[in-house]
Formats: sequence, C-alpha cells, structure tokens
Amino acid sequence: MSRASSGSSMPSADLNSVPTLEQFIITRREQFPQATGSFSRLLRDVSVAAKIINHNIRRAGILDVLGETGTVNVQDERQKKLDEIADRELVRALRRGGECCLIGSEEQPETIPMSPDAKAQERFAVFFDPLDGSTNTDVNASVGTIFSIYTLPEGVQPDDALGVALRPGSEQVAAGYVAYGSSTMFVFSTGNGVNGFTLDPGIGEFLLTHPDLRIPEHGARYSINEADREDFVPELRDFLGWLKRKDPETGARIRSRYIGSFVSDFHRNLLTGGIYMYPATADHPEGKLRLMYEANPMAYLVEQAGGRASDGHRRILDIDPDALHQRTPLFIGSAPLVEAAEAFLQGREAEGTAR
Ligand code: P6P
Repeated sequence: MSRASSGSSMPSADLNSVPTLEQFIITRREQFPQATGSFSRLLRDVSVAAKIINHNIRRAGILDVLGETGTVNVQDERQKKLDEIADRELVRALRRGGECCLIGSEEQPETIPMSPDAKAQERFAVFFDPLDGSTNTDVNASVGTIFSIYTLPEGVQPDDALGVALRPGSEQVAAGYVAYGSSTMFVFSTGNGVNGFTLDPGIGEFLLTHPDLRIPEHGARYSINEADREDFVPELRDFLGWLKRKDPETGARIRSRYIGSFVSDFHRNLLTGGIYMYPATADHPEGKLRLMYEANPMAYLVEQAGGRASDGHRRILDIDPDALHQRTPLFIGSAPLVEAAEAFLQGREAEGTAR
C-alpha cells in the first residue's frame, strides 16, 4: 500500500525517510540494467523540466500563460501558451543535459536531432506529449506530461535516428508521466515495476510516495467520451451496455469518470482500477491518441503494473509504427476489462464478470 493511500501523513522531520527520485534511481541501480550515468541523468533532465512546467501551471492565472498562442500545431489543434512552454522546457532540459540525440514532440512537426555530449554513454531518443489535456489549463482542471525513452544503436547519426527510433513500444527502455493534479506526481518504469513520486514544493524534490504500483484487477471507473456514441461500432455499444450492468451479486455499478486529460484518467484508473477508451470516431477514424508519445508509454506502464493495453484487436506495444504522429484506437487499464472489450470488439462473448 502506498504511503499516501495508507492515510499516514509524513511529518516534515521524516522527509529524509523516503528517497528522492534521483536517490531512488542511484540506490536501485541494480534494477535499472541500463542505468548508466547517462540514463540517470536523462531521467533527471525530464524531472527538471517537469518542475519548471509545474511552476508555470501552478501560477497560470498570475503569469500570462493562459489562453492560446494563436497558432495551430502539426495536429491541427489550436496551441495553448502552456503547450508551447512545456514543449520549450523539455527541449531545453534535454538539450542542456546532453544525453539525448533525438526528440519527438507532439508540438513539433518533425523530430529534433541533437548532438549528445561526447561523454554520453548511451544514445537515447525521447518522445513526449509535453502537455496532455491542455484544453483543461484555462479551467483549472488537471493536465499531464507523457514521455517515452528508447536507446539507439551506437554510431547512428542524429539525422538517421528517426528511422531507427520508430520501433514498437515493446522496445522502450523507460516510460513515464507527470500528473499535474491536486499534487504533482512523477510516475515511471524502466521495466522493473512502476513507482510514483510526489513533488514536495517546499524542498523541490520528487519523493517516493507510491512504490511498486499495481493496477487493481476490478475496475471502479470507466472513461470514454460518450458524446461520440453514435460513431461507436455496435460491438462497442454492446460492451458499454455490459460494462454498465449492475453486478448481480452486489448490485454495484461501475462509475463514469472522464476528465478530458488522458494522463489524469489513466492515473486514477492505475490507482483504483478501471478502463480508459478512445475508439475510432467520425472525427478520428484512426483514434485520437498518438501511438509514439501517448499510447506506447502508457501501455508500457500499465503492463508493468499488471494491466493491459490494446487497439481492440492488437497489443499496443506490438504495433510497428510508420510515422511519428500516427494515431491509434486505445483501450487501456485493468486487464479483465480490456480483455472483455477485446472479446466484444472481436465478436467473442466476454467470459464471466470482468468487474
Ligand atoms: P475529446 C487531450 O486532447 C486528449 O488527447 C486526451 O488527453 C483526452 O482524454 C482526449 O484527448 C479528450 O478528447 O475528444 O473527448 O475531447
């Protein structure tokens, strides 16, 4: 049980009783086979950008960072000022850190090649959604940052790196997100489980508050935008009908929660159990979520936490990417719920009660 969920508050004197993010990575080095100095420094660089982004978000009404930039990004979405700030801070932190040789961002039409420092022991490619759910920023609702890390073979030139980096999500070496909610949390995995850190603004450090996170098998919440219901295939409507039925034994019924920020819905479902769905719709026939920097990193995390992620027919992490900004339908969360969704979508009956 995480310290936070046990309800125990942490007297300030005990702040030193739990590791910071950087201490965690260094002291558990044996669990991070790729945790060369370069990898630890790369995670530090992402966490530094997260703190700066958090600083801007927490003062959004005070600093002139609300509203739109007046530009449209490569996704044909109106860009928010905080989108631009988050993207800029992540690029700056990774460039300054010198560990990364390729960046792919939701906000950038093309990848950004970088010349890693000569001292860099590894070649990393980082893909990120700098501010997921940014339409929420002007209404003080929660948002997030999502990142995905691949290693690149020695000797690859930055200009050739994208072709080398566009690999299935199963080849990620790390992935994570930052949830800017009632507190700011940094949640990541390097393939040995999922750990959550909460930012203590008083000392400017992410502290380990949610060790070894596992997604509950039985989901309490489902997330989907039911305004698109008319676009859903009949099999999905049948699944939703099945999902919402009363439990014959307890009379309980799953509850709907849809925040408008994938990171926030995902994070809640990771802690309480549940399923997030963004299927193909009329406006997004390929699905809305982007494979390389939204679906893949979260699929990596959910599988590390015992959950499942699918496009309804294929495991997300098995999809062979064709393009940086390609989209995918997404069903992600507690394994029994995702398996039931797949069974309906594939015309198979769902076994038993998945809830
Ligand atoms: P809709 C944010 O733009 C996002 O990519 C996800 O974070 C969020 O769950 C979804 O889109 C919301 O999209 O079409 O329901 O408004």
